[in-house]
Amino acid sequence: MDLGRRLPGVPRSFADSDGDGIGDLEGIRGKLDHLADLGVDVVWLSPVYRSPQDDNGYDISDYQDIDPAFGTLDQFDALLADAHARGIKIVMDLVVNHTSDEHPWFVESRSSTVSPKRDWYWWRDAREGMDAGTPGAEPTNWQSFFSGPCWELDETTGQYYLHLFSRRQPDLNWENAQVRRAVYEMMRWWLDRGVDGFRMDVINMISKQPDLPDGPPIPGTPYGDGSVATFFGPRLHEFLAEMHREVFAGRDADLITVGEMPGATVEQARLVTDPARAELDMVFQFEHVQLDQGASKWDHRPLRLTDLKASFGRWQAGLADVGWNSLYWDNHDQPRAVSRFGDDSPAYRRDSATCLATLLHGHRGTPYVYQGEEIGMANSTWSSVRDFRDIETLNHVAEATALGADPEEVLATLRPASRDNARTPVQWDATEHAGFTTGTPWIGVNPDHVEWNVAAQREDPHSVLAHHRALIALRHADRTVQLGDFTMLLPDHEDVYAFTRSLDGDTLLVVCNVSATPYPLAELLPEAVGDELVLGNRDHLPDHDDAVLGPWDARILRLR
Ligand code: TEU
Repeated sequence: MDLGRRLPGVPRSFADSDGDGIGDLEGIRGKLDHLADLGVDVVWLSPVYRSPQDDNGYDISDYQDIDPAFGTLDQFDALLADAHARGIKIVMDLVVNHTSDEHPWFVESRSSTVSPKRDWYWWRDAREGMDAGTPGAEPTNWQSFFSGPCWELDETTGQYYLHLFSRRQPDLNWENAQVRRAVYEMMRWWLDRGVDGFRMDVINMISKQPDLPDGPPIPGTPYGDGSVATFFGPRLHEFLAEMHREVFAGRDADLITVGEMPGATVEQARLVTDPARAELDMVFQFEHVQLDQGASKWDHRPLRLTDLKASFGRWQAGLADVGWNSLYWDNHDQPRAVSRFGDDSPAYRRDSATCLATLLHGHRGTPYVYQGEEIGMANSTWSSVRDFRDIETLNHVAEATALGADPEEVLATLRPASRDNARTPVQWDATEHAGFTTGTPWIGVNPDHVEWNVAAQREDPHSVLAHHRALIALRHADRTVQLGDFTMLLPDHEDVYAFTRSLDGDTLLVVCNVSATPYPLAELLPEAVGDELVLGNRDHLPDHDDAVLGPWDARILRLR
């Protein structure tokens, strides 16, 4: 496997070329030099297919066309060609656990119980002995990811259909071989067009337990947890192996497959990415981004660094010989890391952003840099619920409000947790809409763009951007960073994160102060003093001291 790749992307928020306030393919094409300058190997493009945009394009109504908001197939081909000319690959988002309710397959499926496509989705009668439409009559007790039940009653036939996400995202029935064939055919069509692979949305949910059992009750809700029946179902490995055979096997190109897998264990990830099993290249798992959550994602609590070490450490050890993981803080579903795990106050924003980046890139796996992360973009300021656009956020507001929650308290829970923190426009410069659009942006630009933007950082050798450039260059150049064995140090330290990477007698030590409290490095890790500094984030500062780990100080050292 070609290592050291990194991938940004939400098209809607990246760059707008035509002034309609929505980012588009031509906008991305115009910024390819920025990606090349950063050293990006691969771009993961969030969905650009035709879609009613109920869930930011994760609700697809035509898998073989581009949504007019983003452009045309010709523009897509031009983007692909220009990216390839710079040595950048493009990976498409593949959303095949569900379609849009406007997809012709679903329109046909819902038309009658005897439709030839009825079985392409999950249709069920009301719970036995209950009238369809009454609360609790849903076929199972499962809660949707986006609030409410996982079942929607369809008046046409009086049956319910399954939707793990929004009611406009009905789940495809992968038990049906025609569904699988149609998906594989569509995937081959994109590969023939030249795309370099797929990031597969919630791919661990395509196989469900066919008897659809109720899940354990979720405290404080009328629902149950359906994940036991819908994650890693009995035929998942069979389906992934079949997909590999039908779509990827025998192609010469160096293709990439990433499986997004909420709830994956190390053992499951190992099976899915064991090259001998020919399923997927790498997993994209969620354990570390749930460590600061309580009962739900809206129950935000501070991260304990020892929990992060335990989690990352277990994944590094579990996939040490077989399997491959993605390394990420930010993506289109996550609040901004510098606000969440770092410190976005003026004093520490640059240092904490570069510290977190160093920590992540030091691990074994494929690092992802999400658009704007490379300049330390932070969570936005949200003054009202009306500022949000994300369906997960808005459905939660509706549900919490209906249950009588105080609107100010609801707003307070959204601020650190909403996915829209990731979806404010990329901050290209200090002008009115951050250089993102000449029109009115579809979602508000973060007011901090006047200071935090690409233009301000491009020539600054100590910027967050420059630090990402250096980290990526190191990942390209250094085999120990790419492949070295991982050993966690100081597992119980509450603030300092340290580990080594070793390969063929060469050892790198990565040490990061994930706090503003200085620590005597000479006492903590004597071996770290006096060694060759490969890359640091504060060594250019006048107060830098070899023997003291300053606030948010991060160093990669080569041990002698
Ligand atoms: O996300 C999968 C997923 O499990 C999310 O619901 C995640 O738990 C949530 O965003 C955390 O806040 C994928 C996509 O990345 C996401 O954008 C889509 O909304 C979702 O699938 C449905 O396609």
